[in-house]
Amino acid sequence: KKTYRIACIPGDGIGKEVVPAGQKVLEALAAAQDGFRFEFAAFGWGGDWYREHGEMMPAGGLAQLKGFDAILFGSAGDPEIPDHVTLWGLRLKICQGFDQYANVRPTRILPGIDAPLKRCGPQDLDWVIVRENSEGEYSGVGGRAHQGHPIEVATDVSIMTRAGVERILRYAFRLAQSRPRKQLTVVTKSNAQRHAMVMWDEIAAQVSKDFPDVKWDKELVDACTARMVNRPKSLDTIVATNLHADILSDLAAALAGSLGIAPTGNIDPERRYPSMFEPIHGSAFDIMGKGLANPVGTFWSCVMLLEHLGEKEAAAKLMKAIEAVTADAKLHTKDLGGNATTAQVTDAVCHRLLAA
Ligand code: NAD
Ligand code: K
Ligand code: MN
Repeated sequence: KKTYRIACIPGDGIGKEVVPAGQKVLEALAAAQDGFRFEFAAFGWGGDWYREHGEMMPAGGLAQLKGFDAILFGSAGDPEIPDHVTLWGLRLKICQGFDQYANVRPTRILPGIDAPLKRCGPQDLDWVIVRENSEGEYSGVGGRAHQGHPIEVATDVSIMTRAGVERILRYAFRLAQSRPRKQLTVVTKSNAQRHAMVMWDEIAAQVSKDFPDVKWDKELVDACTARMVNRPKSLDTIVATNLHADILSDLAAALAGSLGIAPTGNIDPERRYPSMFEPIHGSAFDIMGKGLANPVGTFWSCVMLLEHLGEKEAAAKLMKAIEAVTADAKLHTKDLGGNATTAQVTDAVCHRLLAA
């Protein structure tokens, strides 16, 4: 039987609640068929590891992960440690170390979810946001001079390379081409940011020539937020920079009903390294340890993980089980206006998988 080796990194906060839930669901899925099995390994990296060792993950951590087929991640972020330390020390270390340059974020309104936009049903909102995940505003280049003094100067330099921009645009055109509407919106801010963003627009025009069947347009990021609210149906696949797409995808998640539902994959399209799948939400300090976390974002991320492994049928089966559970308002967690617990939602999805 085929065995997939999955590294689980729950991280911090509700990551410790939703990742074990995701593992449970994947185990139920594997038990319900005989095509493949999973072997899981858990890594206790994150805030607790930091308190003990002074770093978020060990120096040889990437080498430990390298042989896995995929990574299931929770969240990095601890109330006692500065956010930039936790983020750079774990999640970004893995994303950048494994050159997972395509961050893919699907958004749909799942059955039974009461989304906030009026006149917008599930058929009117079906997006995939592709986020550049290796450079741009989060390249880590910059610094502070004369720290704390009145003459202090601080910079976060946004680095855009032609190679980096071209590969993410190519990925986005290819993804758009694979979807029924074959439509791509390239988001920039090329009116104000007149160097790198103008280069994005130019490269987009060049790359588009290789995808004559993809209908594409350009949108400025601020205008794009309004378009997401006012004309959701006019969008399909969207590609944007690291920062812009980070913000657009939280908006997308909220428009689809909750941050707790939204999934993402940090993907190395060339498959040189394992790709990493996670809910888009963070540690959620306000609800951690209470069993209130919505695990659906993690389950949907598991669907993306299965698709990445080439297990299309199993992925579709899990998505169907998730949708059957969201359709039942009794199984909604607090963020969706219900009072179901993480464990109840998890058990319901497992039950569906085993009964199917
Ligand atoms: P957050 O996503 O943790 O929480 C925002 C709000 O959404 C909170 O009210 C929270 O309760 C709610 N929420 C989030 N996920 C939910 C779920 N699954 N079920 C129900 N409600 C949910 O964002 P934040 O508060 O800005 O950040 C908290 C910490 O998480 C920070 O340290 C931040 O840096 C970190 N963070 C990490 C990641 C990551 O690891 N990928 C992503 C975002 C934030
Ligand atoms: K996360
Ligand atoms: Mn974010």
